[in-house]
Order: sequence, then structure tokens, then C-alpha cells
Amino acid sequence: MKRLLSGIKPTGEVTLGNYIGALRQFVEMQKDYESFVFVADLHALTVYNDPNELRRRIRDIVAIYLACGLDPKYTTLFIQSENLYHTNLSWVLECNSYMGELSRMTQFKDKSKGKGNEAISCGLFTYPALMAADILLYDADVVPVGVDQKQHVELARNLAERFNNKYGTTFKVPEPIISKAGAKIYDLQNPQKKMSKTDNSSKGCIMLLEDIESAKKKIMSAVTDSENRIYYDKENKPGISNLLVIYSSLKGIALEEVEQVFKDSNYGEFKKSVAEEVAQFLSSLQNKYKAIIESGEADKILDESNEKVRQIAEAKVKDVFSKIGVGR
Ligand code: AQP
Repeated sequence: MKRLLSGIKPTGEVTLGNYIGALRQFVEMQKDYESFVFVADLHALTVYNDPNELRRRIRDIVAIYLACGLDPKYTTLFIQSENLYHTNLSWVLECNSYMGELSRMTQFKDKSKGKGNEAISCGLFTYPALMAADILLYDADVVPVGVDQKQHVELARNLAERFNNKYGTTFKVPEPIISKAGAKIYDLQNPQKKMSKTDNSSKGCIMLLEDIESAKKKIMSAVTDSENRIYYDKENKPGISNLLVIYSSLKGIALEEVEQVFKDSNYGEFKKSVAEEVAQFLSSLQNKYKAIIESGEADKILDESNEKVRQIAEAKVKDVFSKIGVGR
């Protein structure tokens, strides 16, 4: 069976964008792959986090994974920092990465824009090598991600090929999987910009654990255009197109079908339906999340996974160390 690997980093509260662009795919694909899904907590360290907040968000992501439908029967869930081999391999891959290619990473360019060198952590620059280690440690065949992460998976492919050429076949070369619809959910107030965890306080971002009434209000006040006709046109109608994608993803029906349903509706009616759909989705998810938090089942699941991921990663790092010549 082919392997799937992906994760979410706890830099803020998990958003509807994370769900539609990534998490939903993990759930849909888990029965067809041997799945590994983790909390990318070491990736959160590229910026400062309050340690208590960070710890709470890590636990929340595990509970959200389970509440969204990741099933430990099919998916091995784990926390990145609990398997130290990630950082071992990351160093080796960093030493095989070039300043030039890391400087071309769009996320690095975006996140460091306007900041002086003293304000940008080296981790922000090198974290794609850690992400490559996350993927290559497990010989992942596929990595489902939102479109913003595609470039990093491509770097992982390049690093795998480079290492294999230098030292002999060691790593599987992974494929990114980008969902056709919903690969990028946009900010509700600025539909040119990605809905992002780091903008959690904004009116443009819906969080999975957010108060339902507040989420509905955000949909109702989403920025649209003045045409008052509902159809998908990403260039000229980014706000309405974003709402169409959100509705179609949550409802599990094609965009064309959604356009048909709302062809005679006005924006007010359409937004109300989207708000209801989002509310229903969030309310069901939040009920499951609460039950999981109260049951304490997440810790048991993580403890059981740890030995499995450690064994896989240890074997890979030993192979790498032996090939590059470190140790005795
Ligand atoms: N708005 C989005 N639409 C579709 N997919 C998205 N993803 C993130 N935002 C959207 C996908 O979610 C997965 C996990 O994201 P991440 O934790 O690696 O962080 P990120 O890509 O940097 O996304 P965020 O949420 O915007 O975090 P911050 O604000 O910390 O940078 C990835 O597969 C991502 O593509």
C-alpha cells in the first residue's frame, strides 16, 4: 500500500482553509493509503509562541484531526517533536540544500518581506529542509497539501533526488497532491489573500473551533461585488467564487451544481445558505471535538503511534548516517 504523509503546524487556530485545503483530503484518502498525519509543532518555532498557548494548540490539533474523521485504524497520528529523528534528518538535508533554492521559497519571501535581517529567524529560512525530512523519513509516496505548500514538496523531491544521486538510492521521491477544488480558500474580507491561521483575529478568517454565531456573521459580511449574480469567476468575482468553493466543499457537491442551485438567488440569500452550511459543519465538528477532549483518548492514540513512527524513522536515519559516513 502506498504511503501518505501530511501535517498542520500549530501557529494559530486551525482554519476552515486548513480543513478544505488539506485536512478534508487526509480523511478522504486515509483508507486508500497507509497514512501518517502529524502535528508539525517544530515548524511553529520559526516565530515566537507563548509556550502554554503552543501546547494547548498542539492538543487541539490532535483532537481536531480525530473530530474531522481521521481514524487511528487507518491513520498513524503523531506529534513531530516526539520523534527526534525529524531533526536529525533535517540537519543532513539542510547541509544538502543551497542558499539559492531556499531563498526562492515563496513562503520565505512573503513572510520575511519588509523585515530586516535581524528580525527573520534562520528557522524561517531553513524550515523547508525540516519539511523535506518529515516527508522523506517515512518514504511517503504522496503528500496532500494546499497549493501554497506545493513548492516545499517540490523541494523535498529535489533533495531526495540529489541525495539518491550522491549516495545511492535512499529516499522515495514524493508527489504533492493538490485537491482540485478548495486548494486555496481566500480571506473573506480580502479575497485576493489566503485565509491564514496567523490572521486568526481578522473578520476574514473562520476558525474550526470558533463560536458559531461569529462564524455566520463573518460569512454574511464577506466582501463580494455588486453584480448580484451567482456564478464562479475567480478573476472578476473572487469573493463570490470563494463562497461557492466553501459551500461546494462542505456540501460535497460540484461547483456547477451549486451554481445551478443558486442561479436565481440574490447575494443575501446565497450568503445565508453558506452561513448555515458552515454553521452545521462547525457545530458537528465542535461536538465531536469536545467529546474527544473530555475522553482523554487522544493521549492513548499518540502513545500507541509513537513506537511505530520511531522505528520507521530510526531505520531511515541509520541508513542515511551510514551512507554519509558519520558515526563509527
Ligand atoms: N487558505 C487555505 N486554503 C487551502 N489550504 C490551506 N492550507 C493553509 N491555508 C489554506 C493548507 O493547510 C495545510 C496546513 O497548513 P500549515 O499549518 O502548514 O500552514 P500554512 O500553509 O502556512 O497555512 P496557514 O494556516 O496560513 O498558517 P500560517 O498562517 O502559520 O502560515 C497545508 O497543506 C496548507 O497548504
